[in-house]
Amino acid sequence: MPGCLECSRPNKPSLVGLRDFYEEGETVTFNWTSTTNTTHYNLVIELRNDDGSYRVIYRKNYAASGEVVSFGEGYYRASVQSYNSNCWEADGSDWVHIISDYSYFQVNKPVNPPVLIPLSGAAINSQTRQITGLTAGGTTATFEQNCVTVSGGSLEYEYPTAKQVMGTGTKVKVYDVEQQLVDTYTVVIFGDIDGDSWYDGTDAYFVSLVANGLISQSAWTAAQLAACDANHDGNIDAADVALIERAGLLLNDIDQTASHEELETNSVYLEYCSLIDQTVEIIEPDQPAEPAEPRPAAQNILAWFRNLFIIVLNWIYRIFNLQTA
Ligand SMILES: [Ca+2]
Ligand SMILES: [Ca+2]
Repeated sequence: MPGCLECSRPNKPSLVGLRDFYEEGETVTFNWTSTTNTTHYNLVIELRNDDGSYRVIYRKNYAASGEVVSFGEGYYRASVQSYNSNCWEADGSDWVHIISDYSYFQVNKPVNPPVLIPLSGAAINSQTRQITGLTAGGTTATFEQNCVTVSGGSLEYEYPTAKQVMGTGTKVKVYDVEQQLVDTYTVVIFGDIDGDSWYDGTDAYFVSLVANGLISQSAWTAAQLAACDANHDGNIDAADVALIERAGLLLNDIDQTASHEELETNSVYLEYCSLIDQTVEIIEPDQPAEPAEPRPAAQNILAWFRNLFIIVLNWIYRIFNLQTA
């Protein structure tokens, strides 16, 4: 009797938890809701043909929820059948059964994660996650045009100063095509401690604080400490301070608002850049620079006043230059 037959028919199952997209070779787990009047389930998976029709590429009778299958690239649809093998359909063609709605999903080739590619002298240290080899006074635009590019992703930046330039401490964040953060690097401009991308008397003062033991190295970031060693000899000392001061005097004659193209033809800028080599590899963090021998307190105080005097002199010089420009 039909009424009796419908009483014995399972209720409709549903596939649950499937995503819309998978990568080729990734395992796909097929779970479904349990149904009444059911003796067993069959799982059927079909691949879409070029003409839009589907063909069965996987079928498992007496399957259990939790079946795991992996696929090649393509468009798929899956369904699950709930069967009651105690009764037959009215026409005797099959046992009483019901089929779920289709669940559709796509399988794609794996996408390679984005990578930074150094160009034009830029270098990426995979251990320290630091980027070096950039020229002083660089902007985000020059960084993306001339220094480093990204493959299969996008970049975002976090700047240490409001100037938004590629100074020491600038974070370069690499995102994949799904906008997931996959890597973060930090820019190091040797000699630039405060992150404005230039090295001058202010930076020399900061380096002197470290060199003279007036501030703990732990107060600085790894990028700032790397930048302190302007002459790349592994020590942060008076030689670095002197080198940065010397460059700072040249900086007074450089228009810091000039374009990168203008700077490249400026002889003072080229001399300024040549003073501190930006292409030397950074010292790894597990091989920290030897801390400078602490000086006697009186000597430290004298050095502090000396550097303060240099900064004041530097600013007076700049103000004078601005007024006479
Ligand atoms: Ca600086
Ligand atoms: Ca040094």
